[in-house]
Amino acid sequence: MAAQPDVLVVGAGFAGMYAVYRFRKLGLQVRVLEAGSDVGGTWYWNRYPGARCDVPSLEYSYGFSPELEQEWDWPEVFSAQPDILRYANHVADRFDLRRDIQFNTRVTAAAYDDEANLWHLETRAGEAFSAPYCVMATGCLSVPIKPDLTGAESFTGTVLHTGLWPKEEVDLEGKTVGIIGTGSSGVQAIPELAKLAKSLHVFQRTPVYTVPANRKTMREAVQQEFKDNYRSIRDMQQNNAGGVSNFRPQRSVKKPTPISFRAADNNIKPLSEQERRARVVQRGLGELLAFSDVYTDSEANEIANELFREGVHHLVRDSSTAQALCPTDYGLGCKRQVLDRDYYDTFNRDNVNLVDLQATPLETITPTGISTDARHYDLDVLIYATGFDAMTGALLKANVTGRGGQPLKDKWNYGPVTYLGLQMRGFPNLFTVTGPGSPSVLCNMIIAIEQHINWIGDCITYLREHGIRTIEPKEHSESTWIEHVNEVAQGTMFTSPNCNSWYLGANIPGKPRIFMPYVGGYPRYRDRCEHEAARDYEGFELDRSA
Ligand code: N01
Repeated sequence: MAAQPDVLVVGAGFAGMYAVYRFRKLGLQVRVLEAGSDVGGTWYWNRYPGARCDVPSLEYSYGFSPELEQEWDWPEVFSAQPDILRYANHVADRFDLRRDIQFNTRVTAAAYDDEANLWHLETRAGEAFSAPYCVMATGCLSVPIKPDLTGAESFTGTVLHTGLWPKEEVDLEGKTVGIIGTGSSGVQAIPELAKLAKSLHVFQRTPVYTVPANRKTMREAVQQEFKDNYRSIRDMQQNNAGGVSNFRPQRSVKKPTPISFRAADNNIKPLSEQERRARVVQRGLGELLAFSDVYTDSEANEIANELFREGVHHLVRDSSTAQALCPTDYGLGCKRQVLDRDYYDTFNRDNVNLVDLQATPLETITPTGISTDARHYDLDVLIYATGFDAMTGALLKANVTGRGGQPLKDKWNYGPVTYLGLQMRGFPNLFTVTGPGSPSVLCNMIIAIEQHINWIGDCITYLREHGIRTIEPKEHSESTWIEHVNEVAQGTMFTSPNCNSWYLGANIPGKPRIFMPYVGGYPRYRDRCEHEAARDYEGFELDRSA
């Protein structure tokens, strides 16, 4: 039997991988349990055609190793999934991470044993693991969901989910494909599926605001400039609300902005109708995202929404399809911004058909396809791009129980309660990486992950050096933090009454409506974490009875 590790980590995505590296450096024995057959997390599971990252790769990459930064080359500015997975594999090989990771191991229960002061983990295969500390590196968007649709089990064709895409190539040639869902995953997949399939039916319940992604290949000189400046870029990331440096290499600086634009306010409201339209015409729909007031002022928001809809009508030839693609009942900035490659133009193809489920609701899945109240659609392949049980899903699915056998799902009955998205009272020595109440999905995830793992590693070291038996948040710290998380989200488009996003848990029937990530900005959040560590974790209860 293998020796008991100091720390058990659940998940070998970018967080679990870095945990192995960092905890080893701190002299801790670490064991990672991973459900997949290899490293990469999100980028291991989301292999659907068109999957790519919406943060530039030179920023969405580990900063812990200057050597790694120098030796790795990215082929594109915003990487496709295969390149990010290649990077994850390279990191695993280079730092020999796999020897501390057990793959094909799904954790089905994690229970705190008060007497022994240990976390006991069970796996689907019936294995048991114990350690004094447990780190849940389970990801924010790692539990794919399918809606409960009548007849779903009866479909006899191929069923796929974008978030659980097979490793083997899926042959769509000559096939009639249906896709349900037009969030980020659907919007990325649809243009690629349209090129592969004989015909594609897009079943849309809610239209999306999507803007063109940057699709530049990487220029050698630009990459080199990043590499030459990486240390200051990493500092810049630490001081940016979203954890991105916004470093502009000299070699990629655009021509100066026309004077009329530069003189304009960064708000949309003060501009004349003509000025607003001119900016969108010249710079595209993405320009609407650059106005600050769009996110905080509902009038400004509606001005931008209207211009957006106007733009969709310019891009899509068939006017009823264009009309159906225009969001009308929520505004820009409410949901995670979607970026696309040729999304609207895809609806100009002869082999693509938009099915507006608001006009013709989906009635049932049949053995051969989908029936709406208007007609039946024969399908060979049905793809769900229906999203995830975000932020809390993976933690709850792992059946975590704390002191006295308290299930986490009971503690979170009315929504997730954490201190700093790092710990929960009643669950001593359990840590969450990018948990609810931390910037997580509103930040460059790799920056958020590195900060969390560093903090957790330092905390465990402190506990061991000071002979402290357990750590968990004080009740007051937890409640005031959650109040603060809610308070800073108020007044933003994220929480406007007509906004229903996975940030709020609104994509899951019955899930408490709480804005889960911390919107106060990464630097402010990081300062708070550092403050705790510098003051001997004063917001936490430390049991020194060991
Ligand atoms: O999921 P979503 P996603 N009938 O929840 C529809 C990250 N990500 O996987 O809005 C019909 O956004 C649902 O419709 P509605 C990123 O953070 C990142 O696309 O509920 N439709 C919606 O259209 C993103 O935000 C990248 O009416 C149904 C869709 O399914 C997050 O993952 C790429 C339905 C779900 O959209 C989630 O994105 C991909 C039903 N019964 C993902 N139920 C990057 O670029 C649900 N839908 C990094």
